[in-house]
Amino acid sequence: MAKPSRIASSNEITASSTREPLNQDLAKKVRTAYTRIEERGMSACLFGSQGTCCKNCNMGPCQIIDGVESMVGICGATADTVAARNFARIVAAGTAAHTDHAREMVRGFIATAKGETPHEIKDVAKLHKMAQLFGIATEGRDKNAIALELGERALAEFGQQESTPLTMLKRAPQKQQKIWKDKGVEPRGVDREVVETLHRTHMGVDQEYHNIMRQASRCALADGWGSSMLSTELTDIMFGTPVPRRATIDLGVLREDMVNVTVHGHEPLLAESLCLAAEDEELLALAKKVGAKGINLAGVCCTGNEILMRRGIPVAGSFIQQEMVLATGAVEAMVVDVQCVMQSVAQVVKEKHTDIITTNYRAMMPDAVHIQFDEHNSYASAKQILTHAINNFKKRGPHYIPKDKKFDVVVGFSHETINYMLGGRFRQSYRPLNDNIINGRIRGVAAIVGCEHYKHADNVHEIIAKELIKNNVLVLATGCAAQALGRVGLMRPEAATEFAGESLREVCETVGMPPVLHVGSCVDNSRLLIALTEMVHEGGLGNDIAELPAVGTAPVWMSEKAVAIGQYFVASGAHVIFQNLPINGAKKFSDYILKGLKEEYGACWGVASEPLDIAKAMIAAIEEKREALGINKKKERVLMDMAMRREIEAGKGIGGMGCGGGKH
Ligand code: XCC
Ligand code: SF4
Repeated sequence: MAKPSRIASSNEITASSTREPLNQDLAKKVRTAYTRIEERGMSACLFGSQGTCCKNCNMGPCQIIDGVESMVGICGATADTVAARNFARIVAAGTAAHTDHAREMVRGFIATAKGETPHEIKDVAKLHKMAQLFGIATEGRDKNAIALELGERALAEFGQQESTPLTMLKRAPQKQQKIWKDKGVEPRGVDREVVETLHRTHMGVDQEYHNIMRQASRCALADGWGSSMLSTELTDIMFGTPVPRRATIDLGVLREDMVNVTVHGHEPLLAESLCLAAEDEELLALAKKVGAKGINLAGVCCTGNEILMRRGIPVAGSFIQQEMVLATGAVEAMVVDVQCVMQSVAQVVKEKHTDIITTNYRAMMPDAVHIQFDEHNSYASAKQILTHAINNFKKRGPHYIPKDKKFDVVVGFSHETINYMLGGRFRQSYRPLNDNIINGRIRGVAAIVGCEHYKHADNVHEIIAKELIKNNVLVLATGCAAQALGRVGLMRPEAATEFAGESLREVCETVGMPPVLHVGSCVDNSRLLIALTEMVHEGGLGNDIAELPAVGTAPVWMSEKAVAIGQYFVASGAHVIFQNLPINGAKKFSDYILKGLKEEYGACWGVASEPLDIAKAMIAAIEEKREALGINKKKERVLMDMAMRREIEAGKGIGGMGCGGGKH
């Protein structure tokens, strides 16, 4: 059985750099998550954390002890059933969150295609690619007409009632598709999978943990290959597919002389509209009038990642920094939409001039100001929100901006960019990446994704990433994990020289890329699915995702979304390691999650409590795949003669632009 997760001691937490700004007198006056943890202690309910507390009906709540006859549920439900039901419900909630986000993006996409928003269809190449997938004609058609048809088709996939699998599944490697078909886990309509999961985990329905998990996989796949992927692709088409760019992150991006507006949450439609309106002449004049030089937009959490990736807008903070951003007293307004927004933010600003502005009817909060964002009127909505913020500027009181907390990052590594960076302008492909993996320069790829967590020390991601790159594993990061890695300097190209193993360093230096690539927000984990698929299609690394030397972790997950993501990776053949999972109280179920799933999908979950152990388990998983592929044999070092050099110079040779060079 997996060891329980290691929780950071409060000393470690106090020492954390994230918390440092709180030592300011000003910030000491606010209560934060750290205060609450100190007051309540670190412990959590044992049954809850082991997955064996059931409150699915009013005969309970029942606390189940595995193997004790008198301690099954009143209805007779066993520990395995209860843990599986709880796990599936986490997946369903996570999927629902990504799905509702995706639906809003598709609706915004349709409105854009109709010319009803200030946005436009930017990435026409991607539009055509997606249209082709959906069987939509493109020849001689106006981009908006294509986009409208695509948007409507995409929207229909959410509510699809027939048993036809989701269109995006066709993008997966053939072998993956076959596994899903054979197992009966091809998702149908996205909403249907969420509903069915909730139904099947209701009292007295599905009481067989394998069967419950089959539905959980189906639901998760509907998230990864369905709603999240739709969201990422349509958002890219509308706002542009990210390309590498320099930017800055952390609290120091707040400006003394400007109106600071932070955008927190997830849906880029709101943030993109704010970006446009922040350059509005009328608003800039108003800002001048109140004595500000302009409007400084900065992101928080995944909304931050979205506008960081596409526009290079700075990020003020990640999940665990949301209260700190406000504790500075330098923010005129924090505009929030959905997900990962803590209710405490409105309390942190109680004595301050800052307004928390909620913008989505789904997500209201006591003591916040509500200005409903309307995608059909998004520019006007954005202007209204920013006007509100500007009017707060003059009321700014004592404040503190930690100016030294500002770090350079290079971001924007969409899967298309990785293609381009490694493949070069003339031969964009994953060939060089695959070649570098086959020749061992890059041992494999590892995804570090997901949240941060107040109960864990905040260098968990850093420890894992440094160990991975030291061992020549290329790291791809998303979500708040990506921001945590950016804050410790791992997203600068120089980090390759400083921290990467010799062969990874060489690859990064030649291409000019960091050893840790920022791939985007949490819904952008779907980019990783595509990247993995491309690696399979490129050839030489097996026939499905399960054969690739690739592995993922969301070490300090907090949100239910992270478990949905983990499950769709596992069901897609990618091994995933977390620091803890609510499965410990159910022996058979936990064995199934940690081992059994592998027989079905070629991948399973893993749990390791120490960050270094997570990294080592990831490296071991990669090496195991290399061994199975037969690419682990030591290569002879070839001394090159002139003819070979000429061949390489002529571009026929090794590794494509940049990644080749003499040392095979
Ligand atoms: Fe961050 Fe995405 Fe996690 Fe929320 S969930 S804490 S990664 S903002 Ni995506
Ligand atoms: Fe208890 Fe069963 Fe009701 Fe759950 S469903 S609360 S185990 S009686």
